[in-house]
Amino acid sequence: MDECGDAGSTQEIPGILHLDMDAFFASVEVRDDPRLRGLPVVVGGAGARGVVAAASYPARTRGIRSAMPMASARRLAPDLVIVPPRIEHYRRISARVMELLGDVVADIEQISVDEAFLDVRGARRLFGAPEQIADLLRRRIREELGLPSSVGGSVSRAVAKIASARAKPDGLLIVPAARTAEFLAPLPVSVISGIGPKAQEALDRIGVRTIGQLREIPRSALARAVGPRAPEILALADGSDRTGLGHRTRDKSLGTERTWDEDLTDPAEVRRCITQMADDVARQLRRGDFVTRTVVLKLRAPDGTTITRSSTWDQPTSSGERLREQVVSLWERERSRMRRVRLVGVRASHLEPAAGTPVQSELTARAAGWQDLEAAMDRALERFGTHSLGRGSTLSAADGAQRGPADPVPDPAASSPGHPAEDGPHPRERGGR
Ligand code: DCP
Ligand code: MG
Repeated sequence: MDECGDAGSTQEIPGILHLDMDAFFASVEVRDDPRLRGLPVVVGGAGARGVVAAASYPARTRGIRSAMPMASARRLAPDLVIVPPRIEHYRRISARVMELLGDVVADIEQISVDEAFLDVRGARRLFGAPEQIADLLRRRIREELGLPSSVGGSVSRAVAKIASARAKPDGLLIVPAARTAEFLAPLPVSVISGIGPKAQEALDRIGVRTIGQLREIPRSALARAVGPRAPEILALADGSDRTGLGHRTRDKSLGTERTWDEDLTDPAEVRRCITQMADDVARQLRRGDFVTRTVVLKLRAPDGTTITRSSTWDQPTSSGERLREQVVSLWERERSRMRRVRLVGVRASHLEPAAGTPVQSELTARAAGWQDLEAAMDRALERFGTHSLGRGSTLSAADGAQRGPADPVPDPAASSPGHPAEDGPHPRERGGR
């Protein structure tokens, strides 16, 4: 393994992995016809206007790349092997790859046909450190599907993606938190997604070619070169970006609401309902690795009158207890004005990524205890479903219609790393070596 430095030198685990299949379409064709191994193989249209979709690594050593006109590829490699694409076949294999990843890691965000981000921080106890998990995933893809893949790992998704590209082909590169700046410094600014050709030119004009140089220039100069995305680009450039999986920074709020066919008239019932919703929202925050500063309570009367009331903290949180306390006190202030309720909603806004948030200064032992308990409840709920578990005061609510957590998450404990591949209808997908 290509290891970049000492992973033990910092507290933060480089647990965001980016896995990308190598020369995906071309590798599938080589696997299915081993005579093609070692040859310059491309997948794409062979006609006069054909374009290269995928190029094997031997083809790349000749300068052939994706999106290149086939005529140019032919000129670069007269012995080029051109294979017409079989998109459905690749799609099925892609689904198998994602399934295989899902057997080991619960938190996955597929971002294209052949790549995914994985948050393995939660899989550590079962499967080990990020590099061991990455090894396991690559080995299983190799053994069960006969295909090469590469993995990059970091504390940041942007850096993980850059690392996987540097690890190719058939490699692994984990960048420990403490080595992030050093890893990024010599790389060209173009590796940062968000720096397009125009921004690259503008930076080039002021003598900035590497990420290290980009970090040195004044913010005003960076803003002139790249526009309003400067802060975001700076965060990517210094590895401090902590966007969680499946969420973009644009998703600034999340919440849940419910309308009843019959009005709620019992204040105790409204209160039970909003505490459950606050728990649900807190769970969604923790699952997305977010914290919030603001909780919003929405109430609608039968005549359509709607009120929203919010409460903001100095320190962000994802604690269900804190959300509950706040929404209940908002409700207590409004209940005399809303004797009949048709709709209730609870929403968390001003979300921030949880990792990197300073530990709350007023965090008491009691609050810390609650957070541990809530994390344990999250895990149980993921395994057994929304209604299996609740705090004493919500168990009494026979509210089967309350929405549960967004999506069921596969449970890594439900499968073991050594389980045999199922016999599918496509035996050729089972590995050609
Ligand atoms: N693809 C395509 N047209 C492109 C780029 C890609 O049809 N312009 C298809 C073919 C690729 C697949 O998508 O095999 C995955 O794209 P990648 O960018 O991941 O490229 P590869 O997997 O081919 O190579 P690499 O090893 O660089 O990931
Ligand atoms: Mg790929």
